[in-house]
Amino acid sequence: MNMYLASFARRTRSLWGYLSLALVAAFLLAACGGGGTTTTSTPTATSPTPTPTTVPSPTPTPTVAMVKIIEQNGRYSFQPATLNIKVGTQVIWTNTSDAPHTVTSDTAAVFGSPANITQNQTFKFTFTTAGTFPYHCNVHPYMKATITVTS
Ligand SMILES: [Cu+2]
Repeated sequence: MNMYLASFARRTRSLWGYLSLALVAAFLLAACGGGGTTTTSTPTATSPTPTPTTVPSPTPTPTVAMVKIIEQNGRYSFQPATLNIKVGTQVIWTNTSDAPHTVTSDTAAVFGSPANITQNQTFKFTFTTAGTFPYHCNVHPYMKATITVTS
């Protein structure tokens, strides 16, 4: 009998624990401005609306650097042949010549135009890591240039 009582008491105590926990949770929810519309006793001024002031969007408008592919005295070249940019800069190559070219990183698969860039077409690539990036044209292997990216 005593054992029964004891276990009953223990169970009721834990029940009270659960109830108080639920009460605390309800209070916290109410305090956080839940959907409680009818409760008028809540303090009015505090409206905790977490409005993030700064949207985490790094470089919303990337700086752009232009490289032209030109023909001069029958030879094609990237202009400028050496370009210094900051990390996050987008480089746009424009083919102003009448021949097709590629922009192909010397180190395979770092960057490169997926196909030939024909006349007046562009290829864009944004450099997100610092380093020195030499590249060339697959159609004219003598066409060489380098982009240096600093942080
Ligand atoms: Cu070329």
